[in-house]
Amino acid sequence: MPISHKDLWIKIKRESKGKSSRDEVRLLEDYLSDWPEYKGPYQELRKKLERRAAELRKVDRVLASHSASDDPFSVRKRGLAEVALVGLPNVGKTSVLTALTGTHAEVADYPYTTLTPNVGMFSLGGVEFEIVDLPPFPEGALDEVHYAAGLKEACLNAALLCIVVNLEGDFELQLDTLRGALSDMGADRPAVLVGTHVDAGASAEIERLRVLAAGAPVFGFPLGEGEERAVAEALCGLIGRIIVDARDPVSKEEPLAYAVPEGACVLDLAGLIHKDLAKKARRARVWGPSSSFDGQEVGLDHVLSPGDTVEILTR
Ligand SMILES: Nc1nc2c(ncn2[C@@H]2O[C@H](COP(=O)(O)OP(=O)(O)OP(=O)(O)O)[C@@H](O)[C@H]2O)c(=O)[nH]1
Ligand SMILES: [Mg+2]
Repeated sequence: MPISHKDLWIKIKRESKGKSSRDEVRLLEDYLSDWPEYKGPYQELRKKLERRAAELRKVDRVLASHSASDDPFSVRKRGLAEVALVGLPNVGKTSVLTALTGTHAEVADYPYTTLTPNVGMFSLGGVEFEIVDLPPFPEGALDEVHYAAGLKEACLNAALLCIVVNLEGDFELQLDTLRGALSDMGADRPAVLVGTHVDAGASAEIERLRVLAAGAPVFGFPLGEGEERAVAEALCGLIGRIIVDARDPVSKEEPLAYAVPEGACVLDLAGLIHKDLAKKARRARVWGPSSSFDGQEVGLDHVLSPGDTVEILTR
């Protein structure tokens, strides 16, 4: 039985998760070179992959035109914002990176496994954050580790932080140590908090972490089914964006998530999807919190709410 075009697409998407643009192009080229001859949806998927590969080649050319750096702590910015994973040794930072991005990096049950940053993209449709998994903050003085300067630079470079604590340990102390070190660096950035080991009987501690979080969004790790969306929403909230879903009114394919600025209207969303769509858009249909009823027709100046699903109409 040949694989269906839908399963093939899911397989390709899964394999491209966390890959650099160059590696993703290679993967797409491999698939395209051996493409099934069936007509219809297979050939539409082929066109979609060809378009994606062409876009990625463009991205790769732009990246290559920037001078390459030998400094492993210098990370090129991609996506909506760069999020640094910070925490004491062995708390689960790299495990969080792998879970969110699919990037392969060494996870091991001893401290200082990570000594230079691992980078991956956390993607939810059109919503993308760059996640930088950093070496641990030491439990003692920061200048005792040889990478102290690089760690500081990486924290200052990040727009957001994901503070990781192990809920099985003294997480109040972990949090104090980290907040102290970050503030000494001048790197108090907006943050989400992740408490690991909820699967090892530490789930009740999450409520206590919420109290210590002082309003910052809190997640237990491992994440629950579909909780990546909530993480993406929380990160968007920290940069003044909301997530809405856009669906093609003709194909009715699975909607794709987009991060629009808070207060954005239908026209802003159209422009984010494609500049041509912003020119052609006439009105929209909306399902969700900002609509009075499912499928309500609205104008281009209709203000969107988080969780809306929108079909933009060009006639
Ligand atoms: N049961 C359980 N184990 C976890 C969890 N998070 C991490 N671990 C385990 O804890 C150990 C350390 O995980 P890492 O992700 O390497 O921790 P790290 O913070 O990146 O470690 P360093 O890079 O050395 O600072 C590994 O054995 C992981 O499998 C969790 O939520 N639950
Ligand atoms: Mg690590």
